[in-house]
Amino acid sequence: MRLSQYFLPVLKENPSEAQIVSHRLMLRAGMVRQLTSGIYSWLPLGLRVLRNIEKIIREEMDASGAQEVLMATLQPTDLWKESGRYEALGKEMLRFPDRAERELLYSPTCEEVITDIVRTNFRSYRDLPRNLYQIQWKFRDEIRPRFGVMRGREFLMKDSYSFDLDYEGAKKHYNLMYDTYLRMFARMGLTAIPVRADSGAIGGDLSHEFQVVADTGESALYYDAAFDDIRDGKISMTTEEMRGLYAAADEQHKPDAIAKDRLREARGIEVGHIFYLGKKYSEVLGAKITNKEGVDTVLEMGCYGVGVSRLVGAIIEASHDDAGIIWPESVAPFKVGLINLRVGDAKCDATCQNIYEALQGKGIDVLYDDTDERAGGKFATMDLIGLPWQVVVGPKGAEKGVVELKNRKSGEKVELSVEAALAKLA
Ligand code: 5CA
Repeated sequence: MRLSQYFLPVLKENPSEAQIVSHRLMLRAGMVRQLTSGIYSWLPLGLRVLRNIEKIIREEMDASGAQEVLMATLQPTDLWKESGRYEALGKEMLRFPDRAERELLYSPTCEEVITDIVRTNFRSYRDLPRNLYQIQWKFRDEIRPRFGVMRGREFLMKDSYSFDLDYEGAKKHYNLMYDTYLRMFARMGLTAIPVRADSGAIGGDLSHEFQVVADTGESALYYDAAFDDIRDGKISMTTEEMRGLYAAADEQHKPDAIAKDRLREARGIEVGHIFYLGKKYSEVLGAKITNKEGVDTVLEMGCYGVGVSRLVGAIIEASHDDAGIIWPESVAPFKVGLINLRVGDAKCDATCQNIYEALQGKGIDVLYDDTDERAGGKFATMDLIGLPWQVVVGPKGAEKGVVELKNRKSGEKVELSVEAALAKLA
């Protein structure tokens, strides 16, 4: 993509409405724009990141054996009256009549709809076990939407729902999702800390939140220092080993559960939440199948959420510096930013064109700054939007066939021949 043709409305100044760094950087880097309170439009750069996050989620969910569906965003409120949750969500639930005066709501979550699909389509134990997921927009009329996409009213969620014949099956699904989440977040460059949680309006009696450490997080967090060591790359652990590590959301569980020198206190951003639901929804909505003995059996359920749009903010909170965002390669909107320091200079233009085409030929996403902005502005924009690698082409280097390769994260710069730079990036 050529920057001269790309819709990238970067802001030089810090927007006054943004209180936290991720919100500030998402606005400054032209990733999103607020339409109205808690509701955002995604611009090209932001959408690329969102899609990359979705891709990782899909790959990990598919690998776990889950199957993707797509449920409607609008639902009849009748189903919620049937489940008994019509009142429970209160004003967070956005309701409105259609032309026939039938009441609809914009989905805040999908337990009712998926259970309805299952009760009308699953017949016997042969239909089990199943885990069905979707990546779909949700709406919750939060009292205090804030921090940009972090706590929005409209937000993108991965929600999945598992169905089993018995408790053992449900527990297996729960543990499988637990491991899947740790892997999924790790692939996004995040060390997520699983914390035993209260299951709130969703229900059930076993639940874990997945928290990412950030000063601006909304939850309190107490955890084993090993999680920091994992994040900093000092140690690596299997999901099985991580399971045994201490983490809690309240001080109550703090004092003797862990040695004092291993205890860390921080704030956390909840990027995922898993729930064992048991028969809470299947019982009232009548989701049952016949078991091997031919007896009607009410299904055991679990539900598993990931804050897809929130993750964009959470990754930035976890990975930035004074100059801007530092994208982990796995979610970066482009892998390489190519900077032409003298557009119009025949050697610079030819070298850039050569690199641009070579990278594209290798399937590497590259954003080519071919604008006539001055050098300082070009460097600032590239640092702001945080692509993992920058290739800088200036007249002196182009003369000798040399470019500068900069790693955004370490700041390390090396002079290389064009061929060596291309080899390094591939
Ligand atoms: N039905 C279950 C999971 S399938 C559910 O709704 N769980 S939840 O309420 O915990 O939401 C799942 C995830 O969505 C949360 O962990 C959080 O990361 C994200 N989320 C929740 N509310 C918001 C919001 N207002 N803005 C952005 N993300 C949100």
